[in-house]
Amino acid sequence: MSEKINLPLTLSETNNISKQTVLMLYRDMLLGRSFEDMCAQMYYRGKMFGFVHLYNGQEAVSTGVIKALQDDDYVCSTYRDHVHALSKGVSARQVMAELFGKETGCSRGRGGSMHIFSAKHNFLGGFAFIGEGIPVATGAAFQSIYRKEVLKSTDNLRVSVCFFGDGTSNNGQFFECLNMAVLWKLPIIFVVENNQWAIGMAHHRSSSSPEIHKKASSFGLPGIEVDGMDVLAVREVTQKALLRARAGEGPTLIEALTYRFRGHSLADPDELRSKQEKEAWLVRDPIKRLKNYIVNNKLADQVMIDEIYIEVKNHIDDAIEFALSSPEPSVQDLKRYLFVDSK
Ligand SMILES: Cc1ncc(C[n+]2csc(CCOP(=O)(O)OP(=O)(O)O)c2C)c(N)n1
Ligand SMILES: [Mg+2]
Repeated sequence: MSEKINLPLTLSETNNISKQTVLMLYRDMLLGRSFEDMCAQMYYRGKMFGFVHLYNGQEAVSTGVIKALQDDDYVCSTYRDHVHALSKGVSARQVMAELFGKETGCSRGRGGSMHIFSAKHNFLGGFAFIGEGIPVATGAAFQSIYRKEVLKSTDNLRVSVCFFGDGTSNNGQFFECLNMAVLWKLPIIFVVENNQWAIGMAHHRSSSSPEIHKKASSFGLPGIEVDGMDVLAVREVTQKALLRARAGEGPTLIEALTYRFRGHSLADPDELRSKQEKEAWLVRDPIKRLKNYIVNNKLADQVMIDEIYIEVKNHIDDAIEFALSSPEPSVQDLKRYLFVDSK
């Protein structure tokens, strides 16, 4: 059982957020949850192949961080990437079609679940190997500041956000990139989604110092722990980190304490985590908490909440219809996209 279970059940109080923003955050989290639930159905019906890792339970992290960004900021994900892509604006149609291996997918059906990518949205992937995204995001942050300071670009300083898990934070890329990011004051936010487990390995059994945010002090950047089941708290710490990055002050490490409500992947029977632990986290469901906040603060009535639910459901049904009716990549195109098309 994790020692980090004493998180509150209500959401953090915040005064400077509009009703529209709260409802936008709620819709985004519901979209992520509904998308993933539909993926599970489609996977078990044999519509997608290979490993599929779902994000249920962690929605407040994706929504809280990504919905605070500007469109031209970068996001780098992991193999648990569908919901990060949706929050960044990649369409549900394109992500679902990618999972079905269809030509209309965001990676033209060549990537699948772990390789969601969209240049248009500055969404840098989707990586099957853990930790691979950390140097990629650091590189994106480097080019951003290089354009500004060396090439004298007048564009906004784009911030990179790099998501990865607690297990991944024990890998070398994490430490190397924290070092470089501080050294060069890179505009990057490292977001550790500490869901307490790396497949079947409990975090406190695998890390010499389980409080990941404290590792930041060795490198000289702020390390902030946040309730990752509280979208408003996640948004607030992200906004502070963004201000710091855009002001040229450098990186921030955010450790969001969260939990996945399903097994590691859809192939995992999820027998290693105790019933008590799962139940203790389920009552912190970030979507239910935001819904309670909305109702208690009279930001929307049940009719409006139902309308959002129906709109999201229709959106997902449309994505399924699109993915099912889309063509497979053609055999003649087997070797296409292996290298950059020079035409
Ligand atoms: C370089 C590398 N080593 C090992 C693996 C096998 N592996 C897949 S998932 C995983 C655990 C990662 O856990 P965490 O970073 O906490 O992410 P979570 O699944 O909890 O989101 C490991 C070790 C891998 N994919 N890549
Ligand atoms: Mg984990």
